[in-house]
Amino acid sequence: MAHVQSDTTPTVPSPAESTPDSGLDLRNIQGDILSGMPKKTETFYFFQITDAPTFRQHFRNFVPLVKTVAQALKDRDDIDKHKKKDEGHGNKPHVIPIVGVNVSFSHFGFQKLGIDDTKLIDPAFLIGQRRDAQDLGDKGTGDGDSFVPDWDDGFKQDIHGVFIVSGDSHPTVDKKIQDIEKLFKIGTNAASYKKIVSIRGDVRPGDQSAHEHFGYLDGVSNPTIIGFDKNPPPGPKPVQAGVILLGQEGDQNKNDREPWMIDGSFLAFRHLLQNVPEFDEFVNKNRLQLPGLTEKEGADLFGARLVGRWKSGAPVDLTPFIDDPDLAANPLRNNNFHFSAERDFQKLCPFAAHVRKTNPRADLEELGFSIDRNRILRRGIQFGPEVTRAERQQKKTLHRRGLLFACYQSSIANGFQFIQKSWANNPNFPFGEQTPETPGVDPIIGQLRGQTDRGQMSGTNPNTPATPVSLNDIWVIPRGGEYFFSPSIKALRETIAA
Ligand code: N7H
Repeated sequence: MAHVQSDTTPTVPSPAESTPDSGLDLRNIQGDILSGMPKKTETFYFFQITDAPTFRQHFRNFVPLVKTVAQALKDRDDIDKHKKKDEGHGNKPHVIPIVGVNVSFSHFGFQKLGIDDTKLIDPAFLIGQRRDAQDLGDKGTGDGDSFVPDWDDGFKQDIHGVFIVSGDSHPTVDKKIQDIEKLFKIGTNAASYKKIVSIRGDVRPGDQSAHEHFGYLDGVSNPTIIGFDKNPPPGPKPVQAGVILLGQEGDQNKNDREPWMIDGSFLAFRHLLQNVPEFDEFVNKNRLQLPGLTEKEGADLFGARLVGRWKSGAPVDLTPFIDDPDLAANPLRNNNFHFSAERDFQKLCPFAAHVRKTNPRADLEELGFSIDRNRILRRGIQFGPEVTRAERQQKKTLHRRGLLFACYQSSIANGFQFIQKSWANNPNFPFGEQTPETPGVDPIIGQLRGQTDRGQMSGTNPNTPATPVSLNDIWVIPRGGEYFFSPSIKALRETIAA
């Protein structure tokens, strides 16, 4: 959804059923991580701790609010049951009130609390995203230690933690936020944290509900977890739980973790604006003019080649010339592709297409490299209004909209950071030995450090893949972010609360 909109009424069938007898303690893991909290709306509420001892005391009463994986799975069950009941009575399914709360801390938050987090080891987490922004390719001024990213003010301050509150509606979520503020005595002299900024995300309306703002179905491909997802559908092979959770099999630093780190996961958050009218104009201008295609079909094909999937979600590796909504809707087929049919030509899927850059599948696996440790679980949500008529007419963004990108992993250095820096931003990746032309950066999220012009992408035209297209504009603009750690329930209770 944009990156996994775990919508309360999912239009995309969930790819794999989750099993409660996984060997993992699902009551100890925060709910957003493995199952995603069901949501129509979600608020990311960033805070700075002002009084650590008092915060720890207030936190004790907060911990029971935190939703676990076991509870999130039960919410999903309840939603399904209600849906079936409504449909059984011939009614349109109504949304039942559901709310979920999770919490994560940055390195600076742990420092403020006096908690030694060095064994979390992750270098990206330890420096924080603001100091990483220049290397991620974000725009800004200055250089090195004095680099200031061109971000919203809130994200230029030290952020210590984030509450994630998701649910079926604004009133349910807002009420829960008020409850949290009350627990921490916000608005009184006894307040133990200061709110930095809160950002509300909303699933898009109507038939766009599982689509991100450019219009593409999102949340299709997330790694399935051995022991947790039973009956994983055909597609990329399932990964060990330790790819996402610290201290579990597959966590590269499993043996070095301290007990309180077990069952936690790193959260990489990015506040990303999307310039939709400008993106649409680029796609339309560069539409493919192939025999038999209308102008719209030519534009749709060009857009699909930037993303690697059609707006319906159908992968271009399987259906390169024509959209196939049935394939898109079939969870047994819509992720079952590997880019293995062609490593040396870009007839099916351009090398730089977003889904190929961010999960290159056979491009690396057939060369003998494992990409398991580079997999991330995406849990994001859209924010901002639908494109207005004025914006369409002027072909210009007048209102802020985009993606609250969030993803979980047991190493940010191998997960989000690696994907962004080493794959999406690298014009030479994937580097198959027979690759005839330079792929170019990921047209959706790729950025070149210190440069506005993002160079050229090859492969947009399947018949003349060497003909490049200039990416002299950018449509996804980072406005902030931070790296966090989402501890287990046990750690919230025993290590963070006083
Ligand atoms: Fe992406 N988009 O609309 O183009 N993403 N993404 N992403 N993304 C995916 O499989 C999008 C971003 C990944 O396993 C789809 O769910 C947009 C960042 C990964 O096949 C679509 C933005 C990063 C995958 C989009 C954005 C990633 C993926 C296909 C920003 C990490 C799975 C649907 C506004 C650095 C790849 C799907 C796989 C899929 C879009 C951001 C990573 C449609 C608009 C920052 C790993």
